[in-house]
Amino acid sequence: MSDTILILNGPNLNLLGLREPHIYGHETLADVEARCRSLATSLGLEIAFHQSNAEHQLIDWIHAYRIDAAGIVINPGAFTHTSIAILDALNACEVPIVECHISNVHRREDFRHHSYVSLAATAVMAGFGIHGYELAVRHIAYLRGAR
Ligand code: CA2
Repeated sequence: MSDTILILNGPNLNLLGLREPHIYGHETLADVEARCRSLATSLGLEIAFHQSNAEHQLIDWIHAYRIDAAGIVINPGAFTHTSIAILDALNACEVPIVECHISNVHRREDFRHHSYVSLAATAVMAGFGIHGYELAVRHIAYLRGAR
């Protein structure tokens, strides 16, 4: 079983900490990566951390890790609400998938209430801020112990 957790971030999340701090906070995606890497190391795991604004790139990363990973943490950004292609890629995975949203999407616009990705997710998180990523890493470590 692989020791690596794939952590994926979708469109516009490269702007984390730089714009809209009232919704997404002040920490950057580099801060999120550092937090997750430090936590994973303490749990005896590794992370592969990526962001892309391109749907096909996210799908290619999912394919690369769909069998050989401890799990996948994905914040698909706005693709959450639109992408059947990402759903199909996740449905082809044999590892646990945690869908992670920084904001509480259910308190926001109606179009953010539906997630295609949730149909493939093992677990779904929303509204924990960037702390949600660390909780997701911990959950995958927990599931790994049970596998
Ligand atoms: O709450 C989340 O994590 C979201 O996945 C973020 C997406 C949004 O479309 C989803 O509905 C909920 C947007 C990511 C954009 O990230 C930005 C961060 C800072 C500044 C601008 C955009």
